[in-house]
Amino acid sequence: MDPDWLPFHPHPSKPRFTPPAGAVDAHCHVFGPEEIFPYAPERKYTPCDAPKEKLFALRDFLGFERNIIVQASCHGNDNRALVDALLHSQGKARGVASVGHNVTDAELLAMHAAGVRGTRFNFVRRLADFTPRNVLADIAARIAPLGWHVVVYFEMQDLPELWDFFTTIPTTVVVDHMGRPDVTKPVDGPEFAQFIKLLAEHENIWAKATCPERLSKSGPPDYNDAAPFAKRLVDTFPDRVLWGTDWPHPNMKSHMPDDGKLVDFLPRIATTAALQQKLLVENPMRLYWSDET
Ligand code: 0GY
Repeated sequence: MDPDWLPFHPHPSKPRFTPPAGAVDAHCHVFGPEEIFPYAPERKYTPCDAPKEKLFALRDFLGFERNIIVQASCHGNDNRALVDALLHSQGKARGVASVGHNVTDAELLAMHAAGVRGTRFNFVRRLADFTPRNVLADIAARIAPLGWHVVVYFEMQDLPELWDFFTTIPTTVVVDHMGRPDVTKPVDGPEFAQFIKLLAEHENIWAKATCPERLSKSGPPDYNDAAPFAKRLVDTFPDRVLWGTDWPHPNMKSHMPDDGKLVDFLPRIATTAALQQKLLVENPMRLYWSDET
């Protein structure tokens, strides 16, 4: 792993908040293990191994029932570690893959059978090389008939430039980590208002109310500056929000969060049992397990 890599928390605390029955951790990753699933040559970082067994143990410890495993950029378009985790999850995990232009229909169908239900487009420059928009549009058109959606990861200052592309994607679009707002700016300010507008005008766009630890400048354990942004999304779009731990927290530099404390963030952003049920159960089940509900 990279010399400055922060490994995931070795002993997270037990959350005080009990997630509702059937809760889904809708954003997490597996890394490696490298000796079985090597990291991609084009990766921008080399993490510590974070294998499926650790993820599933954390899921149980935190009180969740299911996972959405999102392909991380360190594995590039090689989805073998992700697919392996899905196939060993006993139906309790579904996934979001990363695919290139050259993916075959047979590969897409095999991933679907394993539980993949989306593909991720990463626009964060420190993580991914540029892919032309027409290539991404082609991929979106190919995955749409499978009922998959597109997950987009970008930084808020790039939203104006990405707006036209996002709003022409023909599938459901899920925005990672609230679009990475600058949480030192006011939640009512123009930057976040643009993001709210994007969702208000496009009912196919969803958001993950995730990653206070990544966005916060005020820091752990309360992440007080990030909380209003997540709460605003949950209150405004209760049927189009997801939540996840982001375990094993790639590229955290300031600190490594205690996953139990992250779960305790939930009742501050979803303040009623009804909102918690939507955020943690109904919404992810509709998006990822519609064939079972
Ligand atoms: C996240 C965030 C990050 C990394 C990745 O694919 C990735 O490598 O998404 C990040 O560095 O902000 O969602 O895990």
